[in-house]
Formats: sequence, structure tokens, C-alpha cells
Amino acid sequence: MSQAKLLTLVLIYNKPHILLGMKKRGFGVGRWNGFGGKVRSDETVEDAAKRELLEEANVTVSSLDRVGVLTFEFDGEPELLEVHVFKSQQYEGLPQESEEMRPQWFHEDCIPFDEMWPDDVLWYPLFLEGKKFRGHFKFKGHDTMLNYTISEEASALD
Ligand code: 6U4
Repeated sequence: MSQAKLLTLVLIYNKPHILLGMKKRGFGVGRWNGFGGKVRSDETVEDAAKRELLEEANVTVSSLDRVGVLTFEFDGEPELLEVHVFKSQQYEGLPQESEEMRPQWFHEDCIPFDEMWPDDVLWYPLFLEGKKFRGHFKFKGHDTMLNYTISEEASALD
């Protein structure tokens, strides 16, 4: 297994509403998702998360809370994805459509799991309850999950 590729995922959660974006191109196209992307070699994971949030949704945050670390394995592919999930309640700016994402607020009772990555329905309940979590998911292609583990974490994640 090669070294994991680091990615970020930011969810603005101003209870009871959560900001998601419809991915318009690339990895996860056609799915509602948080905002994020690849971490560059010259930035921290948190700085990468803030940069992608601004680029994709036109929203800025002063601080982010790291609440989850999810790893993804795709059957037959050596590269592991390591997605760092961040939460913020506060934000500045008006969410705006970008070339990559179309932002939309959802009530927490109406999250469109049928149009999201299949793992989301499994860990969002922990996220919405304010828990910290780790998960590992093995996929075959982008639609079929072969197996997974999820655990709640009591302490800070890194
Ligand atoms: P480019 O096209 O290079 O600008 P970039 O924005 O750097 O891409 P991208 O779009 O590939 O990165 O990032 C993928 C996004 O999808 C990240 O925010 C992580 C997120 N993601 C990947 N797998 C996921 C999954 N199974 N469930 C989920 N989010 C996932 O909820």
C-alpha cells in the first residue's frame, strides 16, 4: 500500500442547517458533498480546508474543528485516501456557486443521502451529534461498499 493521499472535507453546520455542495466535476461528480480537496505540500491540512472552502463556496472561517478522519480504499487500487473532516458553525460570506460546486443549505432531517457517497449515511449521525470519529471504508468502484469500520473517538484527532 502506498502512502495515503490527504484530502479535506468541510461541513458548515449551523444547527439545524448544514451547507453541502453539488459536485459539478471530477471525483464524486453528481453527489452532494462537503467542501474540500487535496492538501498541497506547502500547507497544513487545516489551511488546505480553508482554502478549498473559499475556492469552492466563497465562504471564509476563522477556525475549524477537526472532527473525523476517514480512510478510503478502492478495490484493486494501491492508493489510500485519507479525508480529514472539519466542522464550523461560524462562517463569513454568502455561499456562492463556483465552477466546481453548487452550494445549498439542507435541514439536518432532510440530508440527501441517496445522492451522496454511500459512506456518508454511516458517519453523519456521529457528526450531527457532535462526536469525533474515525472510519475506514473499502469500495469496489464508487457505488459499492464492500466493508467498513467506524469508531467514535473520545479525544482530539490528528
Ligand atoms: P481538483 O479537481 O484537483 O481541483 P480537488 O478539489 O483538489 O480537485 P477533489 O475534488 O478530488 O479535490 O476532492 C475530493 C473531495 O471529496 C474531498 O473534499 C473529499 C471528498 N470525498 C472523497 N471521498 C469521499 C467520500 N467517500 N465521502 C465523502 N466525501 C468524500 O463524504
